[in-house]
Amino acid sequence: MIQLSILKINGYGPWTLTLGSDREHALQMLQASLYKEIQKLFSEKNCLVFLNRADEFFVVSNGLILEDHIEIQKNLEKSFDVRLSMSIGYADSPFEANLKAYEGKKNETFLSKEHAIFGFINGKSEQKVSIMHFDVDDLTSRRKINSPYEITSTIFNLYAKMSKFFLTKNSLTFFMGGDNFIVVANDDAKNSVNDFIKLIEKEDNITLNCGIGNAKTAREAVKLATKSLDTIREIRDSGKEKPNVYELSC
Ligand SMILES: Nc1nc2c(ncn2[C@@H]2O[C@H](COP(=O)(O)OP(=O)(O)OP(=O)(O)O)[C@@H](O)[C@H]2O)c(=O)[nH]1
Ligand SMILES: [Mg+2]
Repeated sequence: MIQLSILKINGYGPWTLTLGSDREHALQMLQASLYKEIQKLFSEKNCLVFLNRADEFFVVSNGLILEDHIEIQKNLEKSFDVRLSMSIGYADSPFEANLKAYEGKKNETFLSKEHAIFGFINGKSEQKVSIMHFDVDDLTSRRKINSPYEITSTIFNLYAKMSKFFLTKNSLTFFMGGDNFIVVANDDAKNSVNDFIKLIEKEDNITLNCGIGNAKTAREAVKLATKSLDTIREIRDSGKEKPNVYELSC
């Protein structure tokens, strides 16, 4: 069971217009500081926040109850002029959890009207998070042949393919920077990792490594996924044949 909390700035579009045309730099600074604070507050509670198009945030919030969300909401209200809504959903797959959160907001199913929190909360029961951390093998070599912007284009093309592929497995893909992607996964996604790696190898001549982590909280699962990825690198760098996928659980 995965729990997702989706944070969205209230009335952001109309509010941005009040800043006039010379606003882009200010919006970028606001979005970056919001992300920093939201990541800080949720990671302290063993969650992980994913940027969704920079003005929306997805949190894998397994283990958090309504009171945790209210506490974070109060903190954010103290620090920022803008207000955020929180929509919470849980389900067997990450995509369905996103649908539940969406449904909660759309139907105005309030968990706390005062703090603009909508949806359905699972809290501490039945926690299981699976995270897949993908990374391009030896991007450094490509940088010797391709310019920075060409590399970016390649990485974004890969992001589009990954998002589309894993959505068919009811899983959600996020770009983490550099050549790193995290898929908030379920068993279906984990079982199809090798197919995806083969597809990208064939179509784009890119080798991907994938570390998988399974745990009760998002932060622990990401830690294990990254540790798995580093294990693949260690095996490779020791001169042995590397696996494409490595998995750790706790
Ligand atoms: N988000 C995130 N970014 C990382 C991480 N490690 C590296 N990066 C970024 O990814 C870029 C590429 O680094 P690497 O993936 O280590 O370089 P590489 O040549 O592909 O080396 P290998 O992945 O070991 O084959 C770095 O410049 C960082 O921007 C990580 O754990 N998380
Ligand atoms: Mg890499």
